Amino acid sequence: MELKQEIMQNVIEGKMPVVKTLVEQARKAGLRPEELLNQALIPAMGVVGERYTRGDIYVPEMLLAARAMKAAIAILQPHLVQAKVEPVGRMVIGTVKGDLHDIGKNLVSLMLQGAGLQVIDLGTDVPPDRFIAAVREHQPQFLGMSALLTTTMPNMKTTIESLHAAGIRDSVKVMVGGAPLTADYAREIGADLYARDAADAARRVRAMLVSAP
Ligand code: B1M
Repeated sequence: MELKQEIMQNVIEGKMPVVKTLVEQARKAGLRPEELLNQALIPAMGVVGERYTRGDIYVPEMLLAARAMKAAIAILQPHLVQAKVEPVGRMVIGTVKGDLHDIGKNLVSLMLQGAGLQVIDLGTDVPPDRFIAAVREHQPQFLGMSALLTTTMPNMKTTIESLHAAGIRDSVKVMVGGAPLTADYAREIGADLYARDAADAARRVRAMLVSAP
């Protein structure tokens, strides 16, 4: 079996030690991190999601697959982030209240660091008041919110409303993303930016920094 396919299969099956070995092997064989992400790791999560929807697997299997995925990303991390000495901007990021999914948010965070941003990651299940406290403390140009559940997407709107109520809405550009989101939804809730994936997030943030006066 081809190495990428083998990695994908083992992530799906949640075999973390095998995945780690294979990813190291793939790197030594010269496969690029982006190639491994886009052609093996992210598609694996897609298959896991489909199997979960069909009822073929349950939450424990999803957790094992997520653990294997995270271990693979940890190996790729230094190759995805080329640290720049002087950050070109700052983003506070987190997964919204009620939502524990962080793989996508962590990838966005890595890509933004690769694009030269300083990222303050608040983790998962972040309520509006924690986002607000972090914006006040770190004064970032960007606030990023991730949501993977249709039931937690509305918490992005609640957070934006809280930013308004706190009088700091205009101090940050709000970027939102996550599998169930659309550009229309982002507009509806009053976000400034929507990105469909991590590379898109980095592109849009860079573009906005370049066009800023
Ligand atoms: Co969850 N889960 N899960 N899960 N899970 C989904 C999201 C689901 C679609 C599976 C399914 O039913 N097919 C479904 C949601 C249904 C819905 O709401 N429509 C679901 C469910 C139902 C649940 C539970 C409710 C299950 C249960 O307990 N009964 C539960 C909820 C827990 C909670 O959050 N409160 C749950 C739990 C979990 C685990 C903990 C087991 C695990 C998460 C582990 C972790 O993240 N540490 C998990 C997983 C792994 C998944 C799937 C399989 C994979 C998610 C993932 O990591 N994708 C997922 C199915 C799927 O997505 N196909 C599923 C890979 C990742 C790289 O992509 O996160 O989309 P993604 O991120 C992308 C883009 O969306 C974008 O860029 C990223 C990188 O390219 N992006 C941004 C993300 N955030 C962004 C922010 C930005 C910009 C772009 O700007 C700031």
